[in-house]
Amino acid sequence: MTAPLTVLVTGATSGFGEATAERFARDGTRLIVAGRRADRLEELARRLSPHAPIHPLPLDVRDRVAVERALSSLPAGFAEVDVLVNNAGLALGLEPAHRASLDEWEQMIDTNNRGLVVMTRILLPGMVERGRGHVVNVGSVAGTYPYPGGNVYGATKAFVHQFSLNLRADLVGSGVRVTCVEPGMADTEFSLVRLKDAERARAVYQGVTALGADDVADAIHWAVTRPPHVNVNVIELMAEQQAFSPFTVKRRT
Ligand code: NDP
Ligand code: 8X3
Repeated sequence: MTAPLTVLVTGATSGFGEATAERFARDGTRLIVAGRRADRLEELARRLSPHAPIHPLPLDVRDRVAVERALSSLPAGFAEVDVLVNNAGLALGLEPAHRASLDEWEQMIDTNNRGLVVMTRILLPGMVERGRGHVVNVGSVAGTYPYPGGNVYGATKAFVHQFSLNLRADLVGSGVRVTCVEPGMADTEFSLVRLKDAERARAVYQGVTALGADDVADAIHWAVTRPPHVNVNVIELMAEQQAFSPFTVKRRT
């Protein structure tokens, strides 16, 4: 893209979203940072405002009415979003399907899928009208490779992958690009949210140099900063110390 960008990042209060905002701020890019924790958004805006114009937008992506209201009342200068980074999301629990919490399953679907779809559908018409734009969806390796306890979380990320490809099919030739970034284990607040236990969350990353939030922010920034004729469809990245499991066979004894 040539003209200055306006980038909206959901889930900017922590992890990948915060690092992505920081990465784009280094270019002086105009930023809208969204998430539920307004205090963290204000703090981020204070920190990044010397480098880039920034607008904090407290919202819960699950609340369609609130999202519609927030996006329709963006201040002048921020109203035309060029890049939407659909990053807000979470995993809850690691229980097998028959013991998992249905409330937690619904929260993951509402956040990772319904929220992402709502954000996209509201901002897409403006991008198509202007003939330029980019939707970056944050998927996960969990959407491709199953693991025990990944059940609904992995399924929500498979949705993100396929929704991204189907968006490409609809938007081809419109000037609006779509990328799905699919990281493996990364050391953010992700495991604390998932396990609700600081010690267990820390143990997830013990003995492993996991991806950092900056690694994922770099991948997002790289996809967005390719020339306009290049669409990066999917980026899958993992820590060197992580790979896939073999098939499991439970033998009768
Ligand atoms: P963090 O927990 O550090 O960040 C998650 C972000 O999502 C927070 O800013 C949180 O903000 C926001 N969020 C959660 N629910 C909502 C909601 N209802 N409305 C608005 N914002 C919400 O985790 P990560 O940075 O690691 O995760 C970011 C994305 O990356 C997620 O989609 C996750 O599934 C995915 N991912 C993470 C991996 C990892 O290993 N860390 C690997 C692969 C993918 P707030 O609570 O303030 O609303
Ligand atoms: C997060 C990566 O492997 O913990 O999406 O599911 S993993």
